[in-house]
Amino acid sequence: MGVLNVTPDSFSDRGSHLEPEAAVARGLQMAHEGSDLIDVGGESTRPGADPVAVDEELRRVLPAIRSLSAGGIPTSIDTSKPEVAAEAIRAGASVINDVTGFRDPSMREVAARTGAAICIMHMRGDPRTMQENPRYKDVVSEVRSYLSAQADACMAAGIERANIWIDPGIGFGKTVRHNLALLANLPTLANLGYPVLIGASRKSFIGKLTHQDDPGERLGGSIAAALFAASRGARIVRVHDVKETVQALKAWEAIANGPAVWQE
Ligand code: HH2
Repeated sequence: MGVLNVTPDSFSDRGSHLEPEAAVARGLQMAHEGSDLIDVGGESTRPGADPVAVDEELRRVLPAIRSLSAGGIPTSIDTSKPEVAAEAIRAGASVINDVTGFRDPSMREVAARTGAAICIMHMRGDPRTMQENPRYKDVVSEVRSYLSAQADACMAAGIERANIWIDPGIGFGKTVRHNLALLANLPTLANLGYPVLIGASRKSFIGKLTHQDDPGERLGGSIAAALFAASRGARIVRVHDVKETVQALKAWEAIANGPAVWQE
């Protein structure tokens, strides 16, 4: 999954794809580089980000979704607003990626009605406050229970089990230690039976592990996190640097499979 932030304030790319032409070009480029799905977002979820009105969010995301979908490129809509999700699906998106975990019944209703696939993400609190001293008794079991309960609520609303993905929400109301615990225990989440998505790319915990303040300089750490996540059962990795991550995944997979599987 390639990240396409059509926002002026995302933490890692600060507005470089705000114009529709630039957003579409970046989406096409990521598809060409091997991304199976382009995640289009019009509202930053970084800690302390300003909220965006429905009209403005739609104005940002719809041109890219329409244009990429028309070119046969699968897209997901990264939003927590049911109105935005509904319009994005109408414009051609096939997945709703909601960082608020489908807590809003209207969001569940949109997904059930449209038959879209969904990604349920765990977040502690909301983006404004989530990093203020996050605490858990047992982060892995609390996140697992939350994701399981939200998936049940989604199925009760009419969403098919086969359309549900889950995501522990790396960096959303979590300390470095919480993120490390979740990554180390991915098989515990994967055994709920839903595909697991991990978004660690360029995030501040990678900066903290490697003493790198500039998100654009966290490629090595981001690739390490993507490979580790894949090796522990993540089925989808949400990344900014598609070309480099795809190459790393291909090489890792071939090496992990060993010589018996390799075709000269
Ligand atoms: N992370 C971000 C946004 N959406 N969705 C899922 N499912 N999982 C994630 O980990 C995730 C997400 C934050 O990253 P980014 O989009 O690069 O930044 P911003 O929210 O500032 O636009």
